Amino acid sequence: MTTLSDWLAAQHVDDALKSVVGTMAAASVDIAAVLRTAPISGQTGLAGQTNVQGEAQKELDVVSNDIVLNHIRQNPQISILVSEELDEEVHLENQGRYMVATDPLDGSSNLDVNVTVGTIFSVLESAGGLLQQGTAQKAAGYAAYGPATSLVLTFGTSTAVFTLDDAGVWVLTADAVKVQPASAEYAINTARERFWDAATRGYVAENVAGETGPTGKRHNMRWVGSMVADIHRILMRGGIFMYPLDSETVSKGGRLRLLYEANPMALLIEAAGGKSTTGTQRILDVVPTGIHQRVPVILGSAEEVDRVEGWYARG
Ligand code: P6P
Repeated sequence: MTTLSDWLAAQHVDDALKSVVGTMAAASVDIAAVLRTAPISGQTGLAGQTNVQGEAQKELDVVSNDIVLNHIRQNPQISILVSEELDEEVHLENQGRYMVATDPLDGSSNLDVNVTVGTIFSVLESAGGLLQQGTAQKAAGYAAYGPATSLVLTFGTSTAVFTLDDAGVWVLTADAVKVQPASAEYAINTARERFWDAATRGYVAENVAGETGPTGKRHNMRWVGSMVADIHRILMRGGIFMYPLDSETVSKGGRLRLLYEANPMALLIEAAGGKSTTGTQRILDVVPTGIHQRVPVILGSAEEVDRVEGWYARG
């Protein structure tokens, strides 16, 4: 059995960076514990509810953010936190080398129906400033709170999967994971079809045509509505995740956030041999304009991402 500690010891990165990943792994263990019994304690992630003691309940998004912040404050290697739950970045007392950007509880609208949600994080050097391209990431990862509690990590060259055991130890369950280059499974919210651009319509139509269409194979569609759940499926069995720019999201630049959703997921998928694009640009090359910037996100099996980019190239 290889634990997270064993795996980190074998990685050729500096100990300070390993400690940052360790901090997020420890925070994820605590978040998992809260989520596991949330329906009992009356914490379902819905705003405006009161818990069983009648106390004003903090949303689980905020509870998770507090857990992350408490762990980060204890790591002298971390000096800045960017979080989906905080309007501004937090400058910590520590003058550490690293910055963490995180969505502490992505997909929390799924909590009250017990669907897999997750914590997503990206690690960068603080000296590079808040608005660095995804290629500057030093590490990325997510925890998936599902039937098992998974932790998926990369330092940029390979992607590893850990599973939390009964003793609260992260055990390596898949190392150097590879995203299948070809796949017949796509993930998109088809209820948004009326907002789609021509490229998205064209790509999806080819899939729907199945054996009768240009791909010559039956496709399947899966959309959990929780990015971590959809991405984890794609990492483990291939597929493509799509939240493209559409006529409704274009004014905001997209739906999903660049710094703490798109970039870390793109690094994890690319380190596993997959590809990531906005449709017209590699996600990791996007130069951020703000810490909560949104971007279109299309990533997963390389051949499928290539096919989508081919549709965008038609103009
Ligand atoms: P839609 C969850 O709210 C989230 O941010 C991602 O986790 C998920 O992939 C997406 O939004 C779902 O969006 O439009 O299908 O509700």
